[in-house]
Amino acid sequence: MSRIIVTGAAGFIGSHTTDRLLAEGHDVLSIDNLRTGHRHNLEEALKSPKCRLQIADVAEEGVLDGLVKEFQPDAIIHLAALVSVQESIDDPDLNLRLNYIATQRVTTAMEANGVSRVVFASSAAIYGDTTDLPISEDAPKMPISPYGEAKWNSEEWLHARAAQSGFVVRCHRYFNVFGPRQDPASPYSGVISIFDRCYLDGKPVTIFGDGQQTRDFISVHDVARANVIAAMRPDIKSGSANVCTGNATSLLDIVNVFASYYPQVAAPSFAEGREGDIIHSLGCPDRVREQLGFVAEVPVADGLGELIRAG
Ligand code: UD2
Repeated sequence: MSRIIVTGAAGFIGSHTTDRLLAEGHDVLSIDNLRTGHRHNLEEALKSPKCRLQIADVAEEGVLDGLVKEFQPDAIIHLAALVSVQESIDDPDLNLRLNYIATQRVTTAMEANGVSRVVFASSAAIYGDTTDLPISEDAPKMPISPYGEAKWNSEEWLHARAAQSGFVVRCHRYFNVFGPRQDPASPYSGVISIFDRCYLDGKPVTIFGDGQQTRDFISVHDVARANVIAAMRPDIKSGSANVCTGNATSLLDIVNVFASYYPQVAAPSFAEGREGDIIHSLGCPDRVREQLGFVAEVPVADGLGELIRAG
């Protein structure tokens, strides 16, 4: 049994990661400032005596240090972030604080307290608009948003500190994660969460472009599993890897699954493609398989079915 701190634990990926840690019998200190996370995401988790929620801002100096000193975790899974790319463009200073300075707070707290392992939520956004598919980890890092820039800078910071201090760091470059608890609040939220909300409300979805654009959609359950593997297995060394499926799914494929569950909802409408939208994105899953022994297991249609049945 291990003791794990999860930052951003009340968020989409954080809450599923917390659930998985608890299912495996670990003690979890969940930290979240509830800026975009929700307490109700941890409703089940908080029924466990092995889970505690601390409402705190990890970007604030000294906050994490105190919590780490008190809890003495074996590993930190650092998922707290400003998650909206659009918001990072609108408020670059806040992005810098939440997506980069917070990473520095994590390493400071680790070094002061001898924590030996950290898992970091990076993103496919670090690659920018590359058209060389599938995207391997060695592809050029050319982020096109403050969000992608801060994720890439955080990776570099973490690896530099790890080399100095001797802790193990795993950076997970998530592709398009989907599943229950993803917030559909903004037009820039993940497309599957937006479509799910529309179908649930009986409203037709809007497809930007012709719907033939593809993404590497990965279930949040697979992502949570990858996080836990990276945090728990002592034989796994430092590195950065894509967390993806290696499968391309088009928006039309996604809509077809929704339509099969909601035959009464009107057909999608089509609007002009979004400015700056990429047509295809696909990750190469080889490295994460080699380094973590991780292979995504949830087919997109199954993950969508679960989401739709959850209502
Ligand atoms: C992700 C980021 C985005 C930007 C981009 C860079 C998320 C949620 N989005 O966008 O901010 O960093 O990567 O590559 O992480 N779509 C519709 N109808 C809708 C909503 C979306 O057709 O109501 C389309 C959208 O135009 C795009 C596709 O669905 O072609 C996927 O959109 P997304 O925002 O879920 O993901 P992505 O990879 O484009």
